[in-house]
Amino acid sequence: MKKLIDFDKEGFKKEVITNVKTLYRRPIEEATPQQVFQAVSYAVKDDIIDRWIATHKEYEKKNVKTVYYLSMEFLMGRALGNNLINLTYYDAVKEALDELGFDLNLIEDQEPDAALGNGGLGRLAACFLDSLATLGYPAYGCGIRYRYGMFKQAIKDGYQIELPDDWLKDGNPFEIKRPEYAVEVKFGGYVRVENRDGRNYFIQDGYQTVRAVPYDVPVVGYGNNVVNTLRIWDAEADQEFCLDSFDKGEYEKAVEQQNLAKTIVEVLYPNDNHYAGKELRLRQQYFFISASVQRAILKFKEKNSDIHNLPDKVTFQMNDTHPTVAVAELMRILMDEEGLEWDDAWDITTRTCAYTNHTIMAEALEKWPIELFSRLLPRIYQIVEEINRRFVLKIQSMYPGNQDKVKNMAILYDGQVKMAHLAIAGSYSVNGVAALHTKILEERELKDFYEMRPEQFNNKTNGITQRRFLLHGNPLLASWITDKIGDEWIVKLSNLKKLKVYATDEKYQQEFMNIKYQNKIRLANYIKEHNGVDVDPRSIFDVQVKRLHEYKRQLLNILHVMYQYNELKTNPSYDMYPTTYIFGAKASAGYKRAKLIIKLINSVADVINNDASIKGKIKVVFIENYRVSNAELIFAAADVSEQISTASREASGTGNMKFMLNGAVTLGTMDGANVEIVEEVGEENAVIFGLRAEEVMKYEREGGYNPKDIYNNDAAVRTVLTQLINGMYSSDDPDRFRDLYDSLINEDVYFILKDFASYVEAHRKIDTLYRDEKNWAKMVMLNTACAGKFSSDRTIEEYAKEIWNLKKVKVTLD
Ligand code: C3B
Repeated sequence: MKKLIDFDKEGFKKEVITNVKTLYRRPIEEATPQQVFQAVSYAVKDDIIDRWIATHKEYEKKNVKTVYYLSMEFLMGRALGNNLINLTYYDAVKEALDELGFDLNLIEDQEPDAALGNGGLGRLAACFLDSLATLGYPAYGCGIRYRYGMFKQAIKDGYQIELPDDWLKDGNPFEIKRPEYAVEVKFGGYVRVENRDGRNYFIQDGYQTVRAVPYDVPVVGYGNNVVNTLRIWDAEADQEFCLDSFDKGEYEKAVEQQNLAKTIVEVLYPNDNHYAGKELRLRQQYFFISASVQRAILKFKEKNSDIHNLPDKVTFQMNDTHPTVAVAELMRILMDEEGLEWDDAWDITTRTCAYTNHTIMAEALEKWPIELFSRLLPRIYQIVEEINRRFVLKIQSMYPGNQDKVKNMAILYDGQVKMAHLAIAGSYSVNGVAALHTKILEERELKDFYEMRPEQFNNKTNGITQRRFLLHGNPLLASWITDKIGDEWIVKLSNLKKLKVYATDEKYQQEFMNIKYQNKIRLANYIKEHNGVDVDPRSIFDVQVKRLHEYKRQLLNILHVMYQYNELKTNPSYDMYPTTYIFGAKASAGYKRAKLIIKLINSVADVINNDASIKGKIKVVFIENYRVSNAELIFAAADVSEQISTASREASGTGNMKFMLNGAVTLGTMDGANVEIVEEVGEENAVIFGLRAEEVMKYEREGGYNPKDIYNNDAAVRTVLTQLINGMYSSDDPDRFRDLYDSLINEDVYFILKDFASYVEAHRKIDTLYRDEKNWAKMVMLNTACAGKFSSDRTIEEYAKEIWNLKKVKVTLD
């Protein structure tokens, strides 16, 4: 790896030794690995700080436009390794630590994942921050410093158990508390009108207050001295108010505020693509939005005198509907605090806010009951009412007499506040996250909005950062690539296409496949250590890792494994290449059917892995506690990438891109970004099956299909389904999986049986392809070579040019 930033090895070693001493009163020889991790991180932070300061000086000097990426989730994973990679001295630090007698890999393993997110949406936000810093764009990530992040998953008797993620228990060496930037956030009470100088002011009274205190986490750009900020907000009780209350004997109120503050940031809601409608969740949303928007305005005013210029200096990018209360909060600040009139404030707001849609799943759309919304946020609700009133007038003037339009587009309807509609009304840009997804938004989900203002809509196909998911996660492949084409791919992933010429050369094929094999051994060791299961690195590693959701169809995958097992047991001529089916998935704590699918996977694993008669032809492994840090090992080791969602349901997917980059073949439906993956790599280098999105949507328009027809006509399907209820995988309780059986037979909302035969066929094809070693090597190498488009650097360049209008900044250290 090219060293872009100087590194003083001896100085670094000294600093680590000193840090251990001052932090723990210990000589380095007696330090625990956790203590060494802390000491190393503080030494690295020292190097980051100067760049962090220099970056912000430059931003201030240039009075740059800044994007505020507002997100309830940032799934950052571990920081140390990534920071070292982006400081370009990972290898040098590895060497320094070797000399001190420590293994950097083991030191990295001491760090808990910062799991302030659920899955794709949160990880996308983290990849975006990495790209923003690397490209030199002024940006803040704004979120919540959850006391407990995504739960830790343990598997007990095959069932998922959720354990609290106490990620801050040893402290977070990289964060910095910034009490000087604290702001107040108000909840509840009522609004009264006060007339001053002939103008009505709306004043919230009788409210509860929480102090929002930011913690800043550095986001290091690759080799460019740029350090941006992830600002996550903690909640504290308002001390002054509390003292005041104690004086007046309002002890209860003081305690109440203490509790309010504590509970707001207590825990991340573990729902992915699902809205639960809890009051505390709305509190979390308003809490971090109010704090972030207030702070952004204060910062703007330090350098700019006219608030009308806000859109020239600030964009609020709203990551899904979760932060869209920002539209009303900005209106409130502009009117109530800056004294603007409605039209003026609305003009500024709608040129400052932009919205990204991440899902068409109906159950994920946030719709707050008006009763709850107006009680918790009385002033904000008033503003939403007025936004809605004016928006409905506009609809009526464009479509006179068309009640359907009002019904479909109003922000307030049926006693609910529709957050997506608020977002669209208040934004200058609405984007989807893959070409197919954006098309579905325009043509179906948001058709009326698209017709009203087509120029507002645009697509930004997701991406991933190659710095974490190749350079850090797959060092063997990374250095092989650098050997062949130089290291510019680290910041310009489209360079990978230069690898195409190697894909047909036998010598390079062998090198590439040998690296894959080494990575499979690494994963096999992890599985042995964590699951106690032996897997053969020579078998096909067929992997599905992602959140557990019915639409992602892990059930289809395991049903196929059951089918294959039946073939092996009953059909003497059945020939299959040994395959290891690897799963990793967390289910939301309250999602019963998803948890039952986890139990099924583990039950099938138990039976198959212990059946000596099949000679290890199939192994099934469920990797516990799938998260960013073990994901890096998994992507590097995969042969086959399972991307099998019901077509039209997966907005984009980003795991699919990580597998491709690391040289795996996609086995998938034409859904989300799979469509674009196939476009890049060519149909012959992926295996596609199943209904297309239009077909799925046509069935849905026409009331579904009848799964019983398939049950009646396909004996293999019938056998597999029967095994769900005959105790084959649940001898102690034959009815355990009946819910899954019933759901498939009666509705099959996700077209699992409909796609089953085609999926079996696709697996046969993988089997055949894998046996042809040379062609397989060519396929996987072309997948890596064609992954350039899926860098989040490309995605961020598009956002920066087409939505944010940002300028790049160069940072030098004096
Ligand atoms: C996810 C979608 O399910 C993925 O298809 C997509 O790639 C990512 O967002 C990023 O755009 N998503 C999520 O993780 N959580 C939601 N609440 C909604 C969408």
